[in-house]
Amino acid sequence: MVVEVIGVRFEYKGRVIDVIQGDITKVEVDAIVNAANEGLRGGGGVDGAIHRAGGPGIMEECRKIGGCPTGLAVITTAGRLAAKHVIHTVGPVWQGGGKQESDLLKSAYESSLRLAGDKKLKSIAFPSISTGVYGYPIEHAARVAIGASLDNLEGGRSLEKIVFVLFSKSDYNTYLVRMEEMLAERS
Ligand code: AR6
Repeated sequence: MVVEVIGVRFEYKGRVIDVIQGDITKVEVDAIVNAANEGLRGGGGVDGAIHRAGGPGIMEECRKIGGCPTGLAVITTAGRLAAKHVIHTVGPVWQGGGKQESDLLKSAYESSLRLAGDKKLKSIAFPSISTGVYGYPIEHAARVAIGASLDNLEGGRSLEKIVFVLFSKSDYNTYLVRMEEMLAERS
């Protein structure tokens, strides 16, 4: 069966950035990132989807790890998922912008990318962290996500491909606009 993926491929510093619309649990990369909570307890949104699709082994590992502060990341295996690992990171709850939300969101992306580099992973896929239940405005969150990713690719560690997986068409379109803008700013 041929599965059609809606997406656009960008190149930066000889590395690939794919922006796609779809379900992150289906993406075949070395690690997918989960938008988790500090207790790593599972929940709704992308967190629920990852645990459902990956099976109970992921939650067992999360229980052993015990938790993860906002802005940091931890790694587990990926159970039945196509990916090899799940990197669980915790984005901030949006409180209007005055509570260091952008620094914490940037840190969540950077921590995930650092962990991928430490493990010598070649590909990673991100959902749009904090922009669901946690309420972070997508236009601002996209800039943070893309900025942290471009910075990481400039650093030239192991990653060869970063994929942004957006669930809704409108989030996907927002990312495409931001991506074009930010690549133009850096060219
Ligand atoms: N693939 C890709 N993106 C998805 C998927 C999927 N299968 N499912 C949802 N999204 P959210 P947060 C999108 O709420 O805001 C959980 O309960 C979704 O449309 O999952 O960081 C955790 O346990 C949205 O754009 O994460 C935490 O308690 C984006 O993923 C809390 O929610 C993020 O939405 C974290 O909230």
